[in-house]
Amino acid sequence: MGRSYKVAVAGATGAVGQQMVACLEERNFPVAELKPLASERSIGKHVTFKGREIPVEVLDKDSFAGIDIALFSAGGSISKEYAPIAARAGAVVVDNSSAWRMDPDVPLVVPEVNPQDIALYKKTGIIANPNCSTIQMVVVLKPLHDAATIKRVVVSTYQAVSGTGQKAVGELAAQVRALFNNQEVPRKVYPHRIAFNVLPHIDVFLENGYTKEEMKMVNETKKIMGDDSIEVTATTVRVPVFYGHSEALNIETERKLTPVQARAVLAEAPGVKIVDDPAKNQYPMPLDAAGQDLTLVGRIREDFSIENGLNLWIVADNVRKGAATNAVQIAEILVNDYLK
Ligand code: NAP
Ligand code: 12T
Repeated sequence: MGRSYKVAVAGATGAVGQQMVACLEERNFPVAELKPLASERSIGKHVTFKGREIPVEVLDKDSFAGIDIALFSAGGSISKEYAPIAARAGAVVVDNSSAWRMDPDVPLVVPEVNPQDIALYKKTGIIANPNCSTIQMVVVLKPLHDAATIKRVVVSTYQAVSGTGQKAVGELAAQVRALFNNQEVPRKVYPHRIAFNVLPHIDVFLENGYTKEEMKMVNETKKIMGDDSIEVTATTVRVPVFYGHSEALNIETERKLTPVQARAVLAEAPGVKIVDDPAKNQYPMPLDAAGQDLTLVGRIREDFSIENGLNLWIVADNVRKGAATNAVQIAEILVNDYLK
């Protein structure tokens, strides 16, 4: 029996925070004490952990005294301000926002890809969890890169509304209800209706014409894979799906990798499940990816338009592997290898 740990969850009432609490329970993480934190809007709320109702506390600068591990998922500005405060109080922070991901002193970790980078946490006390779309992509790219060296990736995403948070889940549901009842369609979260629509717009637009989400996929991939030579270009798109991000990947490799070889490599890859039987209409879909932790891969086929090209289709649960599960997996490595 190892020791157990005092764990704070900042943003515990949110889409990701609630899943973090559920993952800690599901995976039987050694929690001595759970401290759910949120804004003053959540005063009076509780989270359920192992059958017990734990009151949510308001996050402030004194919240982290005595905490061993702090999982942050309360937005970038909260992370920017409070992650260093938590680290100074002695907690190791696993941060799910984009605030610290590209800081050279902060490791950016997907356990199946670069667990060794966790060691760098000692510098700042902070470990960054990558963007949801990046996480599921690198889980698949890493074994292919090791086998054949990836030169370039062209990715288009089909992202669920849960990536934006709880309000967006409510908005899609409310819009569908309003449309079926001939009522005025509410619209607050996105600049356009999302029900029965597709928006080529995730996060904010940048000067270079890309969205911030697209540039996260470019920059985070290089950092996690530890290889700046991998070229990535992305188009990130919101679709009216509740849970599960899908991605169409076009991959160019230095050495030839046939679909048969790619399938053999992916069959052995941690965190990956091949779902690829076109004759039986079997391919990855959000409805099947939701509620589990593997990245599903299918439609594995050759890109005949270039010498060494592959096309594939991947789907994962963006709130689980894309956020909460990945953070808890990092925390598991922390307690097993560093905080004993
Ligand atoms: P959400 O459903 O809107 O939840 C936001 C959470 O943050 C709630 O618990 C909220 O508490 C809390 N919060 C907001 N402002 C706060 C404040 N001033 N003080 C304390 N707590 C505050 O959003 P979400 O989808 O869970 O996402 C939360 C974070 O995770 C964001 O940083 C987002 O970028 C990141 N995220 C990352 C990924 C990824 O790609 N890995 C995926 C999704 C989200 P109240 O209930 O009290 O308002
Ligand atoms: N805007 O973690 O809207 O950087 O789906 C993740 C998801 C930011 C992030 C989204 C976002 C992040 C979204």
